Amino acid sequence: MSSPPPFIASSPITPSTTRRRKSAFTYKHLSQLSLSSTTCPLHIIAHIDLDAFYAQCEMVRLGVPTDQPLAVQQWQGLIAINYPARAFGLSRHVTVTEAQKLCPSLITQHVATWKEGDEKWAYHEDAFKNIHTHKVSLDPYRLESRKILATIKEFLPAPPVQRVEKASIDEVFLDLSAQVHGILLERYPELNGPAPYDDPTEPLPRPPTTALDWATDALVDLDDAETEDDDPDWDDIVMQIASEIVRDVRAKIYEKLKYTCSAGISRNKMLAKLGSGHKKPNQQTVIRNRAVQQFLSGFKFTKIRNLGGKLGDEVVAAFNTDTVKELLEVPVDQLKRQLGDDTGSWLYSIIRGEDHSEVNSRTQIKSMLSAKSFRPSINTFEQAVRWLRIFVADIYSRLVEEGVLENKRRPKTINLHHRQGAQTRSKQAPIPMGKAISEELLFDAAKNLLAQVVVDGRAWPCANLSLSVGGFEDGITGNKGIGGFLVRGEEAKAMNSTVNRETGGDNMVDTPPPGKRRKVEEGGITRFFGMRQESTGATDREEEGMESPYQTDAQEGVEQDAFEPPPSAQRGDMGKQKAVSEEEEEEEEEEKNEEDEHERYRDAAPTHALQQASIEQYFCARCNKSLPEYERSEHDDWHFAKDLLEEERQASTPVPPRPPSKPPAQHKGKGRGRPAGGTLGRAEKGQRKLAFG
Ligand code: TTP
Ligand code: CA
Ligand code: CA
Repeated sequence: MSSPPPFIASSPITPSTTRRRKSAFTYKHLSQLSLSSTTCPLHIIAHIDLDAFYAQCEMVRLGVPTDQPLAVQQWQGLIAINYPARAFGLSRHVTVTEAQKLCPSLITQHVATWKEGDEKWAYHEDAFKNIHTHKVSLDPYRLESRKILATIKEFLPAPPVQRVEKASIDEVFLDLSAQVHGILLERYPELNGPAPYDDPTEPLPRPPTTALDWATDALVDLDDAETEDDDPDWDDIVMQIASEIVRDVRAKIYEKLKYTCSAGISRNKMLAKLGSGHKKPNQQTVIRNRAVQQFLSGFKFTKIRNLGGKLGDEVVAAFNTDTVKELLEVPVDQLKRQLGDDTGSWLYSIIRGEDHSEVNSRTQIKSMLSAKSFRPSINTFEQAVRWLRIFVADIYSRLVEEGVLENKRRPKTINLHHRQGAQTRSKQAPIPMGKAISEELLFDAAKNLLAQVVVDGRAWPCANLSLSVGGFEDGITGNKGIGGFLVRGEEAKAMNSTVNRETGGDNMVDTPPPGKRRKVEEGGITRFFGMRQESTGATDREEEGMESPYQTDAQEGVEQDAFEPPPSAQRGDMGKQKAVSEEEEEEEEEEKNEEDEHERYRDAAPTHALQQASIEQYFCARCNKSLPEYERSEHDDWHFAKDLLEEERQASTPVPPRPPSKPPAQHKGKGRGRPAGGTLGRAEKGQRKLAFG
């Protein structure tokens, strides 16, 4: 440790030792500290958050001077603004034009994008004009994020002393308990024990009565009942040592990579996180135990994690306040009564600075998502497939970084979400376990899922497509070859079918009974796409599209940790807890995030045409029936897809062909149309790999 010693020996603050109380901490607490126990009152956590992260990434990449105002642009909006630019009053809410007026020297750097059909993202000069044909890539920032994480890990002692949790693209939590424990024993040999009478509940000797050197740290003011004249106890010393470590970590990140960050240091994750945002940029804030109440009561509770969203709103509505100070006056019974037992007691503790969640260094990515909203909507297979190609490339490059090539981690399922009007459909399929994951394999699977959406009917116009992979598992490495993967219970089940999910409006609808569902042979439809040429026909561009890479990353970054309130609270359900898997949780979250966008699309959906009196009809000879003209191309696509599926089925099974089932008929109700009757053959295990263009 290069920092100065913890005490300035020349500045004692207590004139006499006669009035000294015993330490509030015991030998047991000390040994709990070495185990990073979250219930240890000496437990010590740091949260590090990069300053204006994407903006710093661009500054480093472009080599611009540190005082140069710079903002990161995404289409016509700004998503990150560096501190020199913030001095001009710029924020995420101003438009590019406004920003340039406020700060003429501003550099606006557009994020990297994938251009429709390209194999790799790039920084395109005219990207902002091409929202309809480009998709944002966050790869450059992920890459930097990784370097920063590696630097932190390199600097800290090896696990298990090291405990680092990546909390988002630009944040980490560090549990410094074990490391600080080691330093404490070195610096204060009197702590080495044994405990008097061998009783671990005996208090520790008092620390020396010298002023602590907090260097450049921002210290949060103490609670009303406390004074700076009080002697420090071991918790203060623990914080001070942790603060040294964090200062050194931050210095290392700057030295190696030239990024500045801010940090919070306190007894738990919740407080550490609030601390890192307290003083920015390039500063660190220590919230001592004696300052917690003071610190927290100045906050709106909606700033506390998990209280920022719907739950926070509900609490505001229930108690008619958004301040911690006022909420502190509400007795626990009343909180429980109005919010349910779990949420009530969670809330009661959290506003008192109690949080026993762990820093989880094993927290891993649970899913990866790549998505695009279309404005205007897209109308053909070819267009959709071109986007799938990009999604797959995007996801695959992230998988490679996650160690999929070395088979360290691998996703088990692939999901396609498709939105048409107010209806969202999801198709899921297992990723075959016996094969190495390749871009081709994922692309085939994605096309297959899209084909299933199309076969269900009413696929176009499509307003949003997203592809995700999930169910990550640690791969089996070592002497077991990749073919040695066993198919276990859930996977085995998944192997035999693909899963449908459908939402209309706001309601998540359970999978309908089997008779109503169609199953498509995996690999079958891929030939269909493989055979068709990708056209370059662009549709009319009317409106601005939008996408939120931030949300995308949140999903990838697994913003999940133990200090979250119980599921009922997280979901804002107020006790009406619903059992959902983590993946569903995330997917629902994703949908929530897009809700406002969802609303906007609802009106544009052609389902309204159904309500009009006269709809132009055409006659389909194959079905021997009249259908609305506006469904014609979709209907033709459907026959095409169906025929190919059938052809594939015949080619791959010895059983005689069945007549194709009926294509989409007229739809009853809003956005609910699905073709009537008929199921396809059962899914095959694994997936055939076919050439594609
Ligand atoms: P933040 O950490 O919230 O913000 P920041 O790093 O830009 O600035 P600060 O110094 O205040 O921490 O987000 C990290 C990155 O995530 C940010 O640089 C850009 C991206 N981001 C978005 O794209 N959209 C958003 O709405 C937010 C909040 C962040
Ligand atoms: Ca940040
Ligand atoms: Ca952040």
